[in-house]
Amino acid sequence: MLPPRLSLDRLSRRMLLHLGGGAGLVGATALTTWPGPSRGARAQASPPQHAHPGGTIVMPTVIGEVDHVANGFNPTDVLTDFDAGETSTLPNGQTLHDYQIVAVNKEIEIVPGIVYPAWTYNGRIPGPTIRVREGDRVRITFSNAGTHPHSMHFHGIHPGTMDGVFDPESGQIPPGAEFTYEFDAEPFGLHLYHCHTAPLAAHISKGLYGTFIVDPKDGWPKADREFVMVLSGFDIDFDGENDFYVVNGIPFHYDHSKHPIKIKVGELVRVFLVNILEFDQINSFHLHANFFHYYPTGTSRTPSEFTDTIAQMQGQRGILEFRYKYPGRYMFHAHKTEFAELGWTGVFDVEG
Ligand SMILES: [Cu+2]
Repeated sequence: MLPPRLSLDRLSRRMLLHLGGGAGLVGATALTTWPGPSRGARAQASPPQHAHPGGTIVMPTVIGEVDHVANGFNPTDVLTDFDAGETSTLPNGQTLHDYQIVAVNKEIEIVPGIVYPAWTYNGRIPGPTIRVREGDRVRITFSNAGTHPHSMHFHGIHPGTMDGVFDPESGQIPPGAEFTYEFDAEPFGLHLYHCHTAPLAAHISKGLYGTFIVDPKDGWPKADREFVMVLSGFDIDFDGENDFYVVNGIPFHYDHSKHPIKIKVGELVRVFLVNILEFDQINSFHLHANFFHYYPTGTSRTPSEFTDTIAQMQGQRGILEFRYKYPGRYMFHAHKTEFAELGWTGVFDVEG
């Protein structure tokens, strides 16, 4: 067994291959497709080890649970923990949403026994789901308790001084410093925020990103369920390639054997889907035994497509709406099977 909280700073993927069983990975595919030192080397890997502990493997998964309490967040809660901040009314009648966000280094147990030295907003991956209404005022007091300069760059329409890039005050907040971002929320839709400090790929892949939802002034049509799903990955040996692919921070969390997402037949389900995956060029979402209406960026009430699979490059996002006709257990996952087998998979458990 691996030590319970093993730092991965110096742990190579080759070592993990040898330790794979102890790290809790099961499923022949997870082991045999475990990334080698490079993508070129992977093709020359030794013959597959077809281990099938526990009988038939439906999909690769991991045995056991990560310590959600120590992590400080649970992906089941992240689905629905929409954060309106502290709200008040400004003299001009505008609603103000006040947020306190801290960048902090934090070790996150991403699969049992494997701890990743993350950089986080408020100690969680993804960061808080900021949800406001079109035209509201957003005020974010951002403090940097990390060890590198960081920033918050929001997607949306706002002044350059609030963009978190070039402006000397907002662009690079040094460790120990603070900056207040403030702007009107527009346009309505599904957006995101992330650190924009160089080297950008490192700052994003370490965990500094989150969802920014701007509801239309008159709201969306009523849904029975609303879920946030943030797609990303973890490069645990820092070689510029992902070793795990995730929804809401923890690989395999929503699997059928772990924490499937419970819904009911006929309910209107709305998924706010955001892709911030670093290193790989494209991500995807596929829904089993169903079709969904897709609203790219959430900026129109007219869906662009009625489909079961969509692709998103980094920074793209969109709203999915669907209802299940039949009870059952239905997978949702990247339709890039490598991503699915390395963690980006989940299940809707539909009750009749
Ligand atoms: Cu940063």
